[in-house]
Amino acid sequence: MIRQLPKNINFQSGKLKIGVIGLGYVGLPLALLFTQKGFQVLGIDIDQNKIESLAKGISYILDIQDEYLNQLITNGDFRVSSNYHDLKDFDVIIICVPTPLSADNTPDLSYLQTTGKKLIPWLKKDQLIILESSTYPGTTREVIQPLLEKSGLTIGKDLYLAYSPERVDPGNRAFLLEEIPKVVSGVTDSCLKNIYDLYCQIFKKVIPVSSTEVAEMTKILENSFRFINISFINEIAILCDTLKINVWEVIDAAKTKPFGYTPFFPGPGIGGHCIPIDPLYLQWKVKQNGFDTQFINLSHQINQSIPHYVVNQVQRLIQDKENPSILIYGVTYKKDINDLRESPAYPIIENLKALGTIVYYHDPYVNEINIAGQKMVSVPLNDQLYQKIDCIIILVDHTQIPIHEMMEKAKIIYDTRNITQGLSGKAKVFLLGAG
Ligand code: SAJ
Repeated sequence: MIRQLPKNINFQSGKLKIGVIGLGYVGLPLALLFTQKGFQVLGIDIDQNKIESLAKGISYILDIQDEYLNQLITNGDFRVSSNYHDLKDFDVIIICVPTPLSADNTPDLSYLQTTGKKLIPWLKKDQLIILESSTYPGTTREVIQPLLEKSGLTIGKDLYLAYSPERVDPGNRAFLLEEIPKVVSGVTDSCLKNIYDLYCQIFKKVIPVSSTEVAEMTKILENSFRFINISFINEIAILCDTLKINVWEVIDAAKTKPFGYTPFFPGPGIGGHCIPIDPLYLQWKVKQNGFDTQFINLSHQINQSIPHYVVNQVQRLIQDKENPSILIYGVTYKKDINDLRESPAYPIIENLKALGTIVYYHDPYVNEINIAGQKMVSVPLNDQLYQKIDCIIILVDHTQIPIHEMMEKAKIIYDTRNITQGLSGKAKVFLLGAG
């Protein structure tokens, strides 16, 4: 796709200085990958805890081991700061800040806008600015470009603005970041050329597309695809409960079809900072043009209803108990990570408490959480606890879950992840989606 474009800045040169703003699950791995490839890298974050942790060589991202981080801090050229002034004279600045929802479920671009404003004094001729945050089509051109042009520089002439959607899958160690194909785009051809030249030095496969809108839409399509399909399989799980058919067995059978079917699995609700969020960015954007995204609306409704469904199912199991007490196993939004954002554990615990249930939780990755203003701490799994609780709800299938112990010591288990499949024990097991 890449056309022969004017040669602008030589982004194939050696020691370019790369700034990465936002050192979360997207920015930190990216900053370290650039360092690993021999660039001089400065990581910027407003969170002093992150800065102090990184300065001590301690990783707060489970996918990044301390030794890897330390090796790059000592041998490589990776520094961290919370001061945008340190970005002075940097050649490339990559923005990886959050794009959450506001309270009314509309895009909250405040992190992006604040970052853009803070960057203005440090913009210079022949600099490349790259946005990686997931957002609705049009953000780069309509929001970021005018912001950066307040510097007096013109995009495509003396400042270059590009968009490349992040594709990090937290907890998935099957894919190295540099092996995940990378879509790239530019506000102008010269912007595209510059990000293409730079990213070809970092990623094994770089896919240029014709506009930043196409690249922004690519990311939203990927995540909306997951959102709609996961919501769909959650509805199938609920109807399988009414039919007394085991949806997990159905999925196992369906996925033997070698084409035309992609397996998704039921759960307690779709969490995370992207899948339940990005489709609502698209919904908001197209609503401005009077378009109603029915699939996304319905999927959002279903996703919001699943935690209530789980609570209702469990209530029926403990309805004869005087003062029921429940253990929630796993409060993160998915397995083997420590991220709580949009986790269905929040509404589930809140609903259970509102019904007068005594709720405990255990999560090996999360020592304490704050639910509706109340602090809870992860309780140890011991015989005393097993005797005290009436039911365990498994919300997350962390690899280290002591499932055999639970099967022996728990009275009732409500399993939302099919982790008890094929196991037997004293506990009475009820499986989401299996009647
Ligand atoms: N979930 C299900 N059933 C499924 C798959 C997922 O209930 O079959 C739930 C998970 O438990 C989780 C939520 O959906 O609560 C999101 O799961 P996810 O696997 O999509 O995980 P994320 O949001 O951390 O990462 C995704 C990336 N994951 C995959 O592609 C497998 C990818 O879509 C994006 O790179 C990333 O979001 C992002 O940052 O956009």
